[in-house]
Amino acid sequence: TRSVLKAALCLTTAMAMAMAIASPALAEFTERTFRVSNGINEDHPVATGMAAMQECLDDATGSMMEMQGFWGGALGGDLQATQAVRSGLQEAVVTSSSPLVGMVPALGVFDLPFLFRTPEEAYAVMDGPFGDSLNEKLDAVGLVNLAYWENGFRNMSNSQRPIETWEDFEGMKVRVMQNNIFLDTFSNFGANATPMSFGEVFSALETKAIDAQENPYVTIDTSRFYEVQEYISETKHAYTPFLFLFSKAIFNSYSPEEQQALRDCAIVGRDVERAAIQELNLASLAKMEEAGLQFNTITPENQEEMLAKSQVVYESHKEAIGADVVEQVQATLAELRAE
Ligand code: TK8
Repeated sequence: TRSVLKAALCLTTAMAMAMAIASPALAEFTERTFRVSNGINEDHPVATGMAAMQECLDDATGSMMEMQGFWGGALGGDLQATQAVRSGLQEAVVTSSSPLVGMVPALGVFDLPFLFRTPEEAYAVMDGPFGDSLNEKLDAVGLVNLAYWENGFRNMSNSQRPIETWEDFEGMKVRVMQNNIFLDTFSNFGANATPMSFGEVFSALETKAIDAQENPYVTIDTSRFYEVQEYISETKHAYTPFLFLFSKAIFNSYSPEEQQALRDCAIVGRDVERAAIQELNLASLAKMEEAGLQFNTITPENQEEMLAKSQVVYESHKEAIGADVVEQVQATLAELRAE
């Protein structure tokens, strides 16, 4: 009997060990569902990125974490949804950085006109120590930025005329994000700039309450703005990132393994999303031209003039953003450009 008992004991131990190896998830992961609020529509590449992020989460957690995307501002605009995330009423939001400068003034650095020249430059800045330093400031107000996702370089659309020089903005009613740097940038060009939440833009264009708006091609396409616009001009006047923000209050209630899975998988999703946007960019533009919009680029000289004209915006907002923050990003960019 002794040896039988011993054998049985061995067997149970072996089984327990096998189970522990097969399902390390048991202790670290709890079944969780979380909502991700989006202002853009579901045909935007953010959805592609979220699908990749979900697949990664499934692998990492044994399918214990499930994301639910909400689209077209169904859970409120960027600002409203971010407030809900901040106060722990909602788990996550993918938002532009620009409407959040009231919470984290340093984010205004991304609103400075013509700061970045290429997506690669923007990625290097955001995914490096500079991006980390802004993440710390977000964390301090209750927002965990899982990763910097992409909206893209912003271009103009309007119903009046091609924008070729900054003077072409004269008197044009331009919708801007709820952000003083954008407001000043377009006012400084002579436009009649009106801050408005993203969800109101389509009908304001349709009813001609405004003439113009600015967003990356893929966003102008997927939010159907081109249906109520005539001209599209490649100004590339700003690259404002999407932030994938998680509620700090909720994040802190998750296990370290769950937190790590979220961080890692948000990066997997980010890379897929950025690639999808880069791929779709020209297709979106072609589609809009096919729909009858007139397209133009800006000559390098006129681009230079727009930049020179905008220097006053750098000066007037440097202090509010934080002089150290502006200097740090400029130093990082100078280093990158010298490489
Ligand atoms: C979507 C917005 C949008 C932004 C804007 O929620 O408001 O124009 O560019 O993409 O974040």
